[in-house]
Amino acid sequence: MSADTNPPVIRLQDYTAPAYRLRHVEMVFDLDPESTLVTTTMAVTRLAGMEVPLELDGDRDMALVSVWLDNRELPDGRYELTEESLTLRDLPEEFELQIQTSINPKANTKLEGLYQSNGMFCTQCEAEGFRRITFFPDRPDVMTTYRVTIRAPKADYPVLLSNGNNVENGDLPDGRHYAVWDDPFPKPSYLFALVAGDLAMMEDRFTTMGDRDVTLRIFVEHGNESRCAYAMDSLIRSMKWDEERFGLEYDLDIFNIVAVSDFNMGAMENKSLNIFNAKYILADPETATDADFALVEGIVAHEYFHNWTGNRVTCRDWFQLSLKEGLTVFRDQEFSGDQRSHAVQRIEDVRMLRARQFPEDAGPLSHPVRPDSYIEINNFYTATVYEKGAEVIRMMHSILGEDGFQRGMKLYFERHDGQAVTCDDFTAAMSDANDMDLSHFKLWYSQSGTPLVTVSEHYDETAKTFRIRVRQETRPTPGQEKKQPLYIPLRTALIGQDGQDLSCRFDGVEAREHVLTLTKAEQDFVFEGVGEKPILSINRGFSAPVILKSDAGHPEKAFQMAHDADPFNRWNAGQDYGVSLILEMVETLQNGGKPDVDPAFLDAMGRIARDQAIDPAFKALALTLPSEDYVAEQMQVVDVEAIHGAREHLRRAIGTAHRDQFQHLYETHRLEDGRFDPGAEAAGHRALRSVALGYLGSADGDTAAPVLKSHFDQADNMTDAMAALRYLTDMDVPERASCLTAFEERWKGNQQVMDKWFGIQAMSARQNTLDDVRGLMEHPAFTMKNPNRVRSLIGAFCIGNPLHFHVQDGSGYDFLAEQVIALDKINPQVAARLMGPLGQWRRFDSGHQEKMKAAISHVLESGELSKDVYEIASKSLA
Ligand code: 0A1
Ligand code: ZN
Repeated sequence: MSADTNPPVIRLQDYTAPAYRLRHVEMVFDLDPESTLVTTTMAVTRLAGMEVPLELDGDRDMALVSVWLDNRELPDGRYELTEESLTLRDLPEEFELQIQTSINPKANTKLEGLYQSNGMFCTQCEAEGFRRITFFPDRPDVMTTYRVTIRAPKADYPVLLSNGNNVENGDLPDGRHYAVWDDPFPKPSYLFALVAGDLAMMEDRFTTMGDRDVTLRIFVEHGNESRCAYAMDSLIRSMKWDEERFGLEYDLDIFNIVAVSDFNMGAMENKSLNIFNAKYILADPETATDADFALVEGIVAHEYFHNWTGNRVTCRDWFQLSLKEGLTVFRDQEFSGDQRSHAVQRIEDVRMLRARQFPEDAGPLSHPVRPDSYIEINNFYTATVYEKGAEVIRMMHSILGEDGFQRGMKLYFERHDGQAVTCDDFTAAMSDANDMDLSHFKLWYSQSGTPLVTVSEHYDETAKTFRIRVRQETRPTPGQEKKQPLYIPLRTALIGQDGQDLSCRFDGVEAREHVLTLTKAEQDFVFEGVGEKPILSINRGFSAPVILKSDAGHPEKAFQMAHDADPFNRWNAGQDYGVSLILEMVETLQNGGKPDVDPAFLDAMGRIARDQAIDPAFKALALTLPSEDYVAEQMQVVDVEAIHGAREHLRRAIGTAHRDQFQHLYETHRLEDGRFDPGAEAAGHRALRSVALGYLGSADGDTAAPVLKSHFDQADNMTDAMAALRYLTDMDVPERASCLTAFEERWKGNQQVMDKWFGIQAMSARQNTLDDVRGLMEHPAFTMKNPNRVRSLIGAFCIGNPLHFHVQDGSGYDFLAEQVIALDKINPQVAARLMGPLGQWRRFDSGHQEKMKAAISHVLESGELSKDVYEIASKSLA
């Protein structure tokens, strides 16, 4: 795709139902690394009144070998073949079509379709990978049953897996063997999966609530067997949780997971054969941090939950992606909250939403939760579809309550089990089950942009009323000039001077917490019986995904930090306060001054550090300043250097003011030696200790290096080792190199751990980081062919190191453009995802803008581009 050819735009409004139905599909794979033969036999019915040709999707990387209609081979002239399709005309009403294709899995560096990873065969078919295996109606609303035969040399590929049940196995001549898999559940092609390899296996069992005995297996490369226990445990807990919370039971006798080293995304929910990026399966204390353990748990749960929300009920078309993703993210967030702490989970989820989705929604790639057009669907696996989609489901949950939401889910499955449906079908089920009109609420699916909600308050002492005026505004986004007011639920309480929530009347109801429903551009809400001037705590638990601006000043924020009964708002008050201080300091720095630090903020942080009643995990979050990116989000014109300088200055001030307290926290939250516990409580202690260590480092500067080194040397788990390295990486001290070298020596055989080593260096604030990154690209462990390596080095630099990526001379931008151009030839999907930070050019001063735009143009003009990169680059520039 070059800049002057127009790739087709796919539009929701052009959707038409399929003209042909597949009654059943049989596939035979003769596996060979360079020349795999795929024979696909489809039993097809033309639907009544559909006098149209059968158009099958294909791909230029696949060769057509033969086409047979009802057992007769068709000559070339009987079908039309293009690089991306196979069309057949004049077909009977019912027929059997057999297609043979030949593919080269070894040459498949895109990692879509059938490919090889470390010698094993595996597949990735979502969204449109199946068409790289055979010519097929590769769209999610064509669902059918599959029976799959896999043939391969037995010595190299003793394990042969596909979806459903293993119904037959046997030996073949020439050292080959075969396995037959039959999946009784009709599914769309994107859920097809095949794996063949020499793999180690860990097995367990689960008995469902309906007494079905399910065999659970996790397959990994040899040597990794001992690192699957946590994933297996997470799977069993997920299965149990889905029964208890949603009444959803597993539906086959077997559930397989395979971990692969080369994978474009996190994991894939293929029916009964989930395929994972190994990074999200393998975890043990020595190699995985607490954050990694939490991700393994959350992603294993996410993929398992898809069995109902995604597989049993799937999407009609790819515009409906959030139907399965938003709902499944909501479910995995709830699961993690139930397993760990709802407060901490909510804070982390919102942190992520603000870090990834808010900038996306404010930039050139802004799109609705249900997009209405795309060039390349792979570009729409976004934070908006996933995380904002989950917020939309969460709002429905809070509007309907747990019981009402579950009534809606029950009706959704009663109506749509076995079907491919739309987001409208989901909201209709929620609405009908609760006799509630959700038509205004549904605007959240089609309108993009983050609403800005502004609150002004007025207390009337004589009338004892507290009135708030709430306004909402959503700025225009690409393709959507005019915005309408959304339906916004705001959980709200009024806090009294004693720190307790006041009981007051709203809408005739006396309570300590109320839900305000904002439906207009501007609305007044009046609370009655308010005996004293309160502190407003609004949007508790982040009940709506909005940006909130209120009258509250620093004293009110400090008060909330100390007292708000809602943990999310308590944490958020500290973030708001921190952002506002850092912004003030940025201004001082820009004017050549030396910033002061507000002593009241230092006091508030000190109070949190000393408060023994606070859970350590929450305390660690509350003591962590807003990230540089989050501060940047609040600026008209981003100045990365000033933000970095101001934030570091504030960290040093906090560290210095409370040095003794941090020393105390560091010493007292040391866990007893013994067995590592990956649970939330122990992780909370480690998190708090790491935060304390960081402040000690900030307070003491380079003289802290020996303490950091000894923390590193004594670490018996990856969380502690990484905490020390994270602080050391920014310092110019000999301990930095000695720890990094020791780490490399110890872990050079482990790709997953080496990714951490690459990442930590790529995110360093030190002067010559870009040179280091270029140097690291020459490291024997680095390869552009592996997405995890690319993300850990190039991605970490461009996304995780704003200070150096945005360096004045534009060298960071040129570096990214160069890597995107090179990577696009190997793996377009991963290349396109790297482009994100360049799209933020409007947020910078004109000097940066010019250089960022030049880098995007450079990519666009570099010759043949994939649709993936073309779409992101061209939209970023528009
Ligand atoms: N459906 C998976 C994620 C996934 C999406 C796209 C992929 O290739 C384009 C691969 C995986 C999930 O939500 O977990
Ligand atoms: Zn998903």
